[in-house]
Amino acid sequence: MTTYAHIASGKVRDLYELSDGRLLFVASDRISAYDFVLPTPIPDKGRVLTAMSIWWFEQLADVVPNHLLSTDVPAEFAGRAMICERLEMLPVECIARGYLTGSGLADYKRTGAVSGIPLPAGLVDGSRLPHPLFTPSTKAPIGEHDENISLADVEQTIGAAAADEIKRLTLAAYGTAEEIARQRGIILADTKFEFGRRVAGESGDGTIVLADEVLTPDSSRFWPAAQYEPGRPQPSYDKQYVRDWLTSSASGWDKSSGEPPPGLPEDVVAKTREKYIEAYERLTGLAWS
Ligand code: PZK
Repeated sequence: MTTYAHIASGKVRDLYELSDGRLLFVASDRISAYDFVLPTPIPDKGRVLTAMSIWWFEQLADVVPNHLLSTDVPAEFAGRAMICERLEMLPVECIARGYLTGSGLADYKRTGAVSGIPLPAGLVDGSRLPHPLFTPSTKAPIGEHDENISLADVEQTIGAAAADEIKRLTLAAYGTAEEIARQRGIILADTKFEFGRRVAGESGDGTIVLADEVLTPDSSRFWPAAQYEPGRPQPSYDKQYVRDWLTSSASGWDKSSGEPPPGLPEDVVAKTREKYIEAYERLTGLAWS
């Protein structure tokens, strides 16, 4: 039995290095809510999100190069892993927002602007923005929250040319994806991309490449278009059953208690699994396995 050199773990995914230097990006069935990883996995979540990410890389192939090399992964990770090109990662979380919510809404309420970009008065939670915004943030360690930064901060960190390029690629990829998703009944409110560079040496010519997983419900806000109603928090396509149960008296849990959340009942698990599959099938037009 082979083991793999562990490089990094996120809340719900893991990254390994193969003996040939390529990376193995593995999505688990773990789910997070309210900043906790829940003790109950969602069966097939890792496979659904991996298939979705691969599908998006294909949809965006003419917009941005990506790090996916192969889906021929070790059997123990079948369907829920990607073999990827090792890049020199750029230390910026590239967020595109087409709708106002979350930390963008909080900034707007305080200052009338998001990431230094002034916006018209009268926008509410869920408003579609006049145009999508690039709102970069820092990558915080696990347990800490990312912090919004200005484009000038990004320029200071990686140089003006690279900053310009990741902004352009972020908005181009989001614009293409948002339109595809909207035509299929899913509002892609915002999303996070990470980019890296092909480094000088092998075939590395400094090209900026899209990395990580892309345009999944874990890296994006998916809203059901049928229930879209600006002026209130929008229901989450995938996690609404989980959030509703965790915050109901049935769970016995208080999200502000600092206590870890309880395990999920099997009906909440089954309904949540169905939502991930439904999102995959709606977006791609393909039947799930
Ligand atoms: C890389 N992460 C974040 C992902 C984790 C952490 N193609 C690449 N080349 C070099 N480094 C990375 C990638 C990618 N993608 C990504 N950290 C490093 C991450 C998955 C699980 F724990």
